[in-house]
Amino acid sequence: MPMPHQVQQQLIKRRLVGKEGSERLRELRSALAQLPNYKNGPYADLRKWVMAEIEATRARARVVQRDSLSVRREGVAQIALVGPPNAGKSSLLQALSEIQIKIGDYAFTTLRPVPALVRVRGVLVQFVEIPGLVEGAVEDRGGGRALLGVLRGADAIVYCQDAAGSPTDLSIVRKEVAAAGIDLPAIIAATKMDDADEPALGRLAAAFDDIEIVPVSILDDTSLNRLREAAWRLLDLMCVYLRRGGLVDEKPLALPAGATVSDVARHIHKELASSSRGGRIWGPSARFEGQLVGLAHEVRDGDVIEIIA
Ligand SMILES: Nc1nc2c(ncn2[C@@H]2O[C@H](COP(=O)(O)OP(=O)(O)O)[C@@H](O)[C@H]2O)c(=O)[nH]1
Ligand SMILES: [Mg+2]
Repeated sequence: MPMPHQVQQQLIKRRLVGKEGSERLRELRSALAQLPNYKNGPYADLRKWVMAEIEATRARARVVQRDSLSVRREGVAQIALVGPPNAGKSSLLQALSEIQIKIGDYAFTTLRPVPALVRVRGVLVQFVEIPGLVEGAVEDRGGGRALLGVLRGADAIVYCQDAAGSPTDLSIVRKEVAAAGIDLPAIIAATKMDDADEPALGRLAAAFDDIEIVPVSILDDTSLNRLREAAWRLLDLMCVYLRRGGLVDEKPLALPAGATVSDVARHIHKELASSSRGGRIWGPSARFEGQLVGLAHEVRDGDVIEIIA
């Protein structure tokens, strides 16, 4: 008779059959959430195996991407900007990041994916504009297949739609994405809000009642920040802060939901994860400030962690 943890590993493996990319990551994350959180023993090993699978799947997604239209992955995650021509994707990319991108006043200005790094909560996230996804993209119209290939490797989608425009424009694009079997966490950015009114936004909300809509204008910094935050929430990542020698790092560490003190230690140094006994925690996951916790302790967004060597 196989042991329960072996049965569980088999079950997880079965769930992973034929799954790659975001689909596989979703399965792995849900498996991780269901595992008991023991410090040692077979379940701790199983946990480690799932975390390693997550890393390996991410790494593969990066390689697959290089083979297609080659967007080199940077930052802790990749979010695609997708929408009809003139929806304001390039403008948004430029406003969200601090880089200079050439922007045209006419359709199909950009024909290749354009990446840029955006700072959210102190960490860098890569946003990529996917241009020219037209009707028939799945049948490779407009070079659609390669563009969809890039999209497939992303972690989340921000659909862009002119708030005052016709929702049909975005419906067409979403249909192509769905037909390609791409199902990523997504929101809609209702763009050019400075040029639209509330009724226009209402029409958009009525047309897309299955998905969160975030109104935005490149002229309104508050709206841009709201969009950054909404996009971040799609990622299922959290930020923790390392404390070393009594000082807290200014730069956070971004980790997948469900990460433990052991995962934090591994980020600092591979060997630390095996030699450490645990850490001290300040913040949301601590019962009291400076609580001593073991390696299996699950950290939470906003925690400050000192690893004990
Ligand atoms: N008023 C206004 N115009 C915008 C805004 N964002 C983009 N635009 C304009 O919309 C047009 C299309 O923008 P662009 O970024 O090239 O769209 P893309 O084809 O989706 O990349 C350009 O003329 C932009 O200046 C906005 O927030 N407010
Ligand atoms: Mg553009």
